[in-house]
Amino acid sequence: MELIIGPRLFSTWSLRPWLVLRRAGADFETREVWYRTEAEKAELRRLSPSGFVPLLKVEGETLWDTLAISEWAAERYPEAHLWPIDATARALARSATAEMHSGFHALRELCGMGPGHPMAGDARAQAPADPGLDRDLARLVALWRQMRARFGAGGPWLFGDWSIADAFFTPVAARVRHYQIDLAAHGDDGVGAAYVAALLDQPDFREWETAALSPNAG
Ligand SMILES: N[C@@H](CCC(=O)N[C@@H](CS)C(=O)NCC(=O)O)C(=O)O
Repeated sequence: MELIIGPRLFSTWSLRPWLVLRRAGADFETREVWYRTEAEKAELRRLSPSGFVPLLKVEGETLWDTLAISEWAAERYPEAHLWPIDATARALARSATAEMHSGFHALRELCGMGPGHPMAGDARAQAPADPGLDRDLARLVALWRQMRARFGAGGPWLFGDWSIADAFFTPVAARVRHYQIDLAAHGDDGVGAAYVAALLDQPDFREWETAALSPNAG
């Protein structure tokens, strides 16, 4: 099984299924591809039906899209409980994950990760002042506070035990750090900041960062 990812330094989408497969205990290889030059872009189009990464090559098929790969992993590794066991928590974890997958456009666009804005390392930037970004951050903080209050008692993650939702919010934690976002200014009482710290402190995320910063990366 091979997960084809974009540059570890920037590819927030690639990080998500990589974390999920790690938590699943899957035996997989990781191949990092870049898409700067025409030759690299042509190679990506050859590899990818959608023209995007991440991709999972498994059992003779190529799966694409972070959420589809994550759902595949949840079915393939049921013992890893990648979604919460409780049915209500599971439905809400799927809702939060889907909202991240398809929403938070201002956060994504105005606090992007790309050349000059790496997910890893000490580089820091300033978030721009923008009402759409403020709305996204207030929504994020409210969502995190609600889910942590209702389901977080059993552990540091959004639904207590680690779930796919945490994989989807890990790149958001990297954005909060890189853009030095003060969550308290968006309604946080400390719960959101603690959640961000837990996400950034995941050993798997730290391993990803180390690989992203290694001289051989890319
Ligand atoms: N909805 C897709 C988004 C994937 C995506 O945007 N991938 C970016 C890398 S983070 C990409 O492949 N970019 C290639 C390009 O822009 O040429 C998913 O969830 O997998």
